[in-house]
Formats: sequence, C-alpha cells, structure tokens
Amino acid sequence: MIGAGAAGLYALHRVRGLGLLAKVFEKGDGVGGTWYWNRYPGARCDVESWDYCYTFSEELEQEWEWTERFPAQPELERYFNYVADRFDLRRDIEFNTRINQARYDDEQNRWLISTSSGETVSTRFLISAAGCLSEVNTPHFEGVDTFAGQQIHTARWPKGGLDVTGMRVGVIGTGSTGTQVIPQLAKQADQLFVFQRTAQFAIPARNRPLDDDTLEELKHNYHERWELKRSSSTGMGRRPTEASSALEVDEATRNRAFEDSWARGGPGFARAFSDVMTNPESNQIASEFVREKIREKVDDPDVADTLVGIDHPLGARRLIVEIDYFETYNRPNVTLVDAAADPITEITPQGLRTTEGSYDLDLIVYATGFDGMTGALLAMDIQGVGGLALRDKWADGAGAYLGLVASGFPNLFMITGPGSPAVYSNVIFSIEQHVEWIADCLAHMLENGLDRIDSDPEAEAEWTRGVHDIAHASIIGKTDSWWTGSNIEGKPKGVTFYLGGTNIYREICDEIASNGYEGFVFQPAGKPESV
Ligand code: NA7
Repeated sequence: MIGAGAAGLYALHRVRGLGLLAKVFEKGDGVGGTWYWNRYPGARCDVESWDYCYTFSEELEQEWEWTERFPAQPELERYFNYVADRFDLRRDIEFNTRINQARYDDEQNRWLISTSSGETVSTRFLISAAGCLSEVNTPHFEGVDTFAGQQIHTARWPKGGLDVTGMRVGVIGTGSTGTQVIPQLAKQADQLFVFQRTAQFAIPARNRPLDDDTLEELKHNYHERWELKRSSSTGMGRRPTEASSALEVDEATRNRAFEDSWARGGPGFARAFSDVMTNPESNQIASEFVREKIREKVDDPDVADTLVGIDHPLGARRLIVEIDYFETYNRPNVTLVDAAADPITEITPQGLRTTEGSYDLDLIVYATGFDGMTGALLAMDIQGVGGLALRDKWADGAGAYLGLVASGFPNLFMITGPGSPAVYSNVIFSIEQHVEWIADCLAHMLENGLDRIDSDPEAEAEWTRGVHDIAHASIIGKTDSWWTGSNIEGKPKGVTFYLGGTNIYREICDEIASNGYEGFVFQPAGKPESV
C-alpha cells in the first residue's frame, strides 16, 4: 500500500482482516497524510469533526472525543496516531520510504516496487492510498533561486513551527490554505503582503468548542448519523432540509434564510435553497449576499473591492470556510496585492517583483495548492501491462473504471482514484467505502481462486464518459481551479471526479459487485506463487 494517511491506515486494517500479509510505505515519518504534512499555522479541516472521522468502528467513535466543530491539524494528527495505535497498525508501516516505481510483471502477475531506501518488493496486489491532495504545487517564478530569504510551501511547514516575528512575509495564494494561514501570520509578522490572483467566496466557519451535551448527543446518534451519511449525496451526516428554490420566495424570506445560513456558518451555506448550485439566477443572488457580507467586514472600500471581485459562481470553486480572514485586511501591517491586475513577474534576491511594484521580504510562503487527484499517482513511475506508463495512459485525461482500477493496470486498486467522488465528498467516508469495496473484492477473489483483476477498457471508457458528462453539465466543470486541473501547467483540463452523488455512486459500486463484478475482468490463479 502506498501512504499511511486516512486511506492507507484503514486499508491496512481491512486487508489484514482478510488474513493477507500487508505493508504500507509512507514517505513521511508519521501517520495522518494530509494532517501530517499540512502543519502550517491555522491548518484546520473544513468538514465538521463529527463527519470527518472513521465510522468503521463504533468503539472508536465512542472512545474518541473531538474538541471543536472544525478540528485543527494537531487534533487530527493525534486522531490518526490514536487509530494507528488502537488497531496496532504501526508494525506494518515503513516510514520515511517513498515508492519511486511500481512495475507490473505480466509473467508473474506481480507488482515489482522500488522504494527510496533501495528496496525492491514484489507483491500481488498494490493499493494506492496516495491521496488526492498530496502532490505539492509550487509554481516556478523567474529568479526563484536568487532569493536571499526563506521560501516555504504551506504543506512543508516545519514540525517545530516557524517564528515569523518581526519578518516581512509574502503569501502567494488565497485558496482554503492561504485563507487559513494569512490571519495567523498577520498576528506575528512585522509586515504581511498577500498576493491574490483570484478572489474567492468564503463563508465564516463559526467554529466552536464542543460541549459535553453535544459530545454525548453525537455518541448517542452514532447509528442515525451513519445512515444519514450513507443516504446523503456528499457523505455528510446531516438531516435533509426542505429547502425551496431561492426564486420561489419573497425577498424578505430569502434574506432571512441566507442570514440564518450565514449565522450557522460552514460549507453548507449554499444549502439555504435547493437551487443555488444549479440555477444561475439563484446563484447570483446568493453570491451577491456573500459579497455584501464581505464588504461589511473590510474597512477600506478599495481593498473590499479587490476581495469581492470574484469571477465565478458561488460553489464553482471549493467554497472556502474562514476564520477572521477578511478582518485581517483591517490590520495596519497587512497589504493586499491584486496579483491579477498586477501579476508577480519574478523573485529577486530581496523579495518579489510584480509588474508595478517590488516587495522586500524575509519569507515567501507558497499557499499555492496541489496537483490534485492524479498528482501523487503520476509522481511515481507506474507501469502496467506491456510497460504502459500510467502517465502515458492519462496523457489526455485521467480515468479509471469506477475510479478504482485503470484498465491495463491489473491488481492496482486506487482509493479515491479519478472517476470516483473523492474530493467532492466527505472524503474520509468515501475512503471507507472504497476500502470496504476493495476488501470485499479481494475476499471474492480469494474465495474463487482468482488472482488478477483488471477493468474492461470499454466499461472504463463508458464510465469516464459519464463522469465527464455530469461535470460538463455542472458549474464546476466550467470554472478553472484545481478541481479542473487547470492550476497545473500542461495538465489535461477536466473534472476527474464523479459528481453524481456518493449515495448513487455507492449503489452503482455495490450493484456491479453483486452482478459478478460487471465490467471487471478476472483471471483464475494459474502460475504458482513466486516468493
Ligand atoms: P488552491 O485552492 O489550489 O489555491 C491555491 C492558491 O494559489 C490560489 O489562490 C491560486 O490562485 C494561487 N496561485 C497558484 N499559483 C499561483 C501563481 N503562479 N501566482 C499567483 N497565485 C498563484 O490550494 P489550497 O491549498 O488553498 O486548497 C486546496 C484544497 O485543500 C482546498 O480546496 C480544500 O479542499 C483543501 P488562482 O486561484 O489559481 O488564481
């Protein structure tokens, strides 16, 4: 298995349960994946703690006590460490080890894996739990190597922290990460310059500590919440609301609903009405509401204009959940630079230059995101049948049947791979669904003497077409962002995750399995196992 984040930990647990020998290779020196790497100040999950956790063990849910509505990185890292110990997972994880190459050997029907420690490992099955947001994107600027100060990507923040007291700091990027790190750095830095290329919608988190009553209710409602997660289209354990169209109600009613949703905070803002994500007129009304709220928070009207100069519909990019972000621009030590109107041209020994200005800096922080969905897989040299490189197979766009197995890459299961709901869902719940489906599939193979699974190219092509068709019909498919791969130069553009809903996706996966794994091709065990 590749990676000891949320997916790798659970996959190890389940695969062990089948009586198979398993080993996880993890490039970091600890567990937690995203929550191991992203330790920048302010790093916090934007899914509520009671949703962003495993459900496979009721004992685990009953034992673990979340402290906040939106858990911060240290708490999440503690959680994954707790899980690793609770299920005795560490003994089968090789830390500080990156998989450089995985090559399928047709003759032996085995994957031959080369690791950064020089080891070569042969395995029948390979499970990628490499993550959808783990390959860092650091854009290349002219002169980057000449900078005399320090440069750091947010996902590579040092474990011991970084004291920026008295520093002149530049932050590039105002996505979810930039929005979290900026208010924290502003408190310490002497001067903070924020380079914003695309203004974005952000909703207040209204984070809060969880009191005893809430915790007790959460534990008490474990089964109900699990059912709700399964039946919801995003894997969240919320009770469905009877929202109407934003156009069906009068203005006062509409405003009240938006105000209520705004007061509740969190990523569910758009659910105030049923059609914010589908009807451009409703979306426009919601967007204006948010713009106005942002304007109210910012003292300088010019700065406010730059922050609300948003060029896409609300929800077309991942909706940001913020804490004190917009208020940060009222601080005297914070300057917002409109990097769309005045783009960054180069890094200099002293700092950073834009078309119209130059900024002397001690530290440049890249909150510039990730090569999402496929980046981590393609960072490895993965070769399938006949030496076909995964990079070549996906040169014009990534896809895998159900997002689980890419044809020509037998016995390689991809947890939250391209073609599955992955990042457009409560990802940890999607991870559980994938791991359970894979474990059932492996059990089926073991019981039936099958030792090779591949996907049928036609079934894969049809599935991938369906994924694209749904994306084309949605506002997400029409707006550039990491969701469409357009943040990475040379990457084929397009949404690679399934937007049809996690509940429907689960039904399809289960139906395919119960129909004898339609669209997959198995081969009976033939040759004796090589050691
Ligand atoms: P994002 O959402 O991809 O944001 C990256 C930010 O970096 C975004 O504001 C980008 O501007 C900016 N960026 C990237 N390259 C450049 C260059 N060359 N110049 C200026 N600005 C640049 O990554 P995050 O880490 O914030 O969030 C990723 C996900 O993690 C998030 O959606 C959650 O799911 C958790 P752009 O918008 O491209 O103009």
